[in-house]
Amino acid sequence: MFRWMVLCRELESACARTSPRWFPSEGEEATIVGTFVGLRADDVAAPHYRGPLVVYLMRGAELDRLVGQVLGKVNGYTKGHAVAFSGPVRLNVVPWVAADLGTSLSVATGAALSFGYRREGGRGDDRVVVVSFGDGTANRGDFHEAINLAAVWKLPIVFVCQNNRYAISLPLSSYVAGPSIAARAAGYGIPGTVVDGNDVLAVHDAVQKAVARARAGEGPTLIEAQTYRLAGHWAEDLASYRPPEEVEEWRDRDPLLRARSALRAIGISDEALASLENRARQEVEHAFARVRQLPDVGPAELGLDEAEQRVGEP
Ligand SMILES: Cc1ncc(C[n+]2csc(CCOP(=O)(O)OP(=O)(O)O)c2C)c(N)n1
Ligand SMILES: [Mg+2]
Repeated sequence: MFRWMVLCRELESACARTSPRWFPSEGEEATIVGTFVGLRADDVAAPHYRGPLVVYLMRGAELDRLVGQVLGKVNGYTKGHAVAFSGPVRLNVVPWVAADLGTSLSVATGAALSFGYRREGGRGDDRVVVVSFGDGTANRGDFHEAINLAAVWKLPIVFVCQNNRYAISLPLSSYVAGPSIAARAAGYGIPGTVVDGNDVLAVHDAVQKAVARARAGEGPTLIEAQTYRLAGHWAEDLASYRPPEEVEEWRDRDPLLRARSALRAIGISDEALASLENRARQEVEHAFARVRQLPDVGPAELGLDEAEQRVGEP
């Protein structure tokens, strides 16, 4: 899990340096990795747009092809047809095809509905879906519709709110009045839990318990992983709307620092940790260097040639 978290930090930092519109996931790695590590290959993962590349990697995607998407190269899985943080559907990851927040909650719930039908139809299907979404997204109607139906129909799905305390420039208190987002679970008649989203083991434990419950046919769970967006909304956002002390406070709780000290406490040496971190950095640097040499996506990959022929037609 530490390796995935480090890889997530390195890869996402490289993406943020490359694209001013990248959504940086710095500080949210424990929530991202803890939520999606350990699922079965045939389970469905529907990650939030902040940090999905590592989820693709965990499920077997090739680093160079993901980097190719970010750089707009021909080797990318999406070949310029979709946003860079999508990937191959065959890995059972719900791709980001809409910029409309909340739609992935409905698509993920639809996947869980299909697993439910198969189970009832005697096909012994015990697959589950895990979907993560932002705290701002939790205020969309899609959230209510998806969770309500999942609860009524006891669908095999786990809802994980990746609560980073901001929706672009708005702080959490300006759009959530209740004690927590997880507290809403009571209204749907399902279990709701708040976990420390910067503690990878706590997140993983909570999600795995909910996955076991969903797999046993007992229905959905709402988990709120409380974390913090250390960078801006986009890479180019300086986030000057929030107090520097607040950011500093959360920097001290950086999930990577915490995972490192947990590993040190069980006897892993600083050298071993540093070498793992160096390897991850090099892996990402080398991938970017290799992929930069490849041709850019052009009209042929985008399927524009035919359309161009038609433009001049009377
Ligand atoms: C339906 C809809 N409303 C607004 C937006 C614009 N928008 C894009 S990202 C974002 C913030 C979402 O915040 P949150 O769900 O907390 O995710 P985070 O960016 O914090 O990870 C907003 C409002 C959108 N894409 N879709
Ligand atoms: Mg947020």
